[in-house]
Amino acid sequence: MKVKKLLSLVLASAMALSIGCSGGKEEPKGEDSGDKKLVVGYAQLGAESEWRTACTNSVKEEAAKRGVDLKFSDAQQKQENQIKAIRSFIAQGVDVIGVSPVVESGWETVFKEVKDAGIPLVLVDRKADVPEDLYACYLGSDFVDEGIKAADELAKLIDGKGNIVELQGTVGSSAAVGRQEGFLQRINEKYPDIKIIKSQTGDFTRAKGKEVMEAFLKSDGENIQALFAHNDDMAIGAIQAIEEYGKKPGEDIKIVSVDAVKGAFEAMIAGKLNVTVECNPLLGPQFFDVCEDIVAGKEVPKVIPSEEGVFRQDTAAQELPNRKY
Ligand code: GYE
Repeated sequence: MKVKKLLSLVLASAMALSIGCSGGKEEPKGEDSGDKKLVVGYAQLGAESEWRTACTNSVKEEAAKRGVDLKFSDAQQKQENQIKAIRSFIAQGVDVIGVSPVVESGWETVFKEVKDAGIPLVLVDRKADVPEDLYACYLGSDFVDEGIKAADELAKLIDGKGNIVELQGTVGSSAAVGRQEGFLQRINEKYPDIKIIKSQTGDFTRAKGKEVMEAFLKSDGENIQALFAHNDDMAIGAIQAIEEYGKKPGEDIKIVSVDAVKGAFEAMIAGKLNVTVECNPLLGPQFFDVCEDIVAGKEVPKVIPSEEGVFRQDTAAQELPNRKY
């Protein structure tokens, strides 16, 4: 009996093996067969802003809605934590990996490991400076364009002349690099009477935005006409600093920021923020659409843009109830 069982087992596995070899693509692979759950690893970069929270919630909610088995990791703004998370997704054999790279550089080694493991990789929100064959697609915003829009809005607010200070996002992140590039390029090309007198990072957080704005005010307080903040959270921190310094944010110092989170609309309604350029964090639905397409073997575009607008004080009250983040 025992021998018979063993023999049939050996036979069965030999058959499976031969099917595996000759059948090539026809061999039923886990993810294609039946209604096996899609398993996705997502290496989020942190929880530094309102924008980030909205992005994380969007991914988690959409995964739950679609019945995706989501392995989620929060790297607390540290690249080494993201790399660890990616390696653990490889070890777990997930179907797709999504990453929001905290900075642009330093990804090649780990992305090659992902490729060697045969796992498709999607860049979500921020870009990475790697050869294109190391990822399936980038889903997110055009940061350079956001910087250009911000420059035009700021120039309008100060009639094309005056001194500006800039609060940059995380150093080396594609969001900060792109916004600064677009902003600078536009100011240099179109607004010769605008000067950027100070520019420093506030790491995309309220606390740092406030701290750095305090330093700007201390050295140049009477000399600043406008502020460009790479995100709303830093602008909101800076608003506090300006008030504590004894000036009126939105009036004495005009402010343009990026994201269009609810806090920005509240600040605009209070007259303390002038303009916010939208950067859409609700990437969950588009992200899982792409994951499903990739697993189904469909071609996906290399860049998938998210739709965005610009919001000003005059329509803030009317828009606030429609905002989802
Ligand atoms: O603007 C900022 C966040 O990468 C687009 O990161 C994102 C940026 C967003 O911390 O608020």
